[in-house]
Amino acid sequence: MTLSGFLGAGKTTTLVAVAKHLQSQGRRVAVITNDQGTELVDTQLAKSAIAEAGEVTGGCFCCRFEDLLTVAQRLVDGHQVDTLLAEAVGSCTDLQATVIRPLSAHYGERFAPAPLLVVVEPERLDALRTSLPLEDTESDMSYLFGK
Ligand SMILES: Nc1nc2c(ncn2[C@@H]2O[C@H](COP(=O)(O)OP(=O)(O)O)[C@@H](O)[C@H]2O)c(=O)[nH]1
Ligand SMILES: [Mg+2]
Repeated sequence: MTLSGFLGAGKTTTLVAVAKHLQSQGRRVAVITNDQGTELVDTQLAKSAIAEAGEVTGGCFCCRFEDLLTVAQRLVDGHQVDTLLAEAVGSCTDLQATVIRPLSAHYGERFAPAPLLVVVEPERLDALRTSLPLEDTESDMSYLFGK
């Protein structure tokens, strides 16, 4: 399952809660974190709650699909993980086209991607909806919001 959403929307909180819940049901869960930088705080946070965690650093999932695949395969093959929860960095766009569909199309025998989950903060969503010129296709923020 891949989570997307703006910075601070609640992705990590949701992901850790879902991972703990699935783990308590007997699933072998691993978390994959992602950010533009290195030494990710979220990876340490996930490791304190979940048995296994991996990370994709130095770029978003959409630019580092191969890295995501390598980490996912290592967790499944090396740690007998049956459920992967992956949090994309907030700047990642169009995960449907760059991650979910390629995973289904080319690695569908190994992975069954869940529908893309987008976490939104309701009040922020309302504020953005009224303040952003959504019809302005030249605006970077409108593009990101739309995606
Ligand atoms: N009030 C409230 N705060 C939340 C909720 N979910 C997350 N937070 C807080 O919002 C902040 C950002 O959450 P985080 O999960 O790190 O967001 P991320 O950047 O999308 O991964 C943290 O301080 C969380 O404790 C929620 O449902 N309600
Ligand atoms: Mg996070």
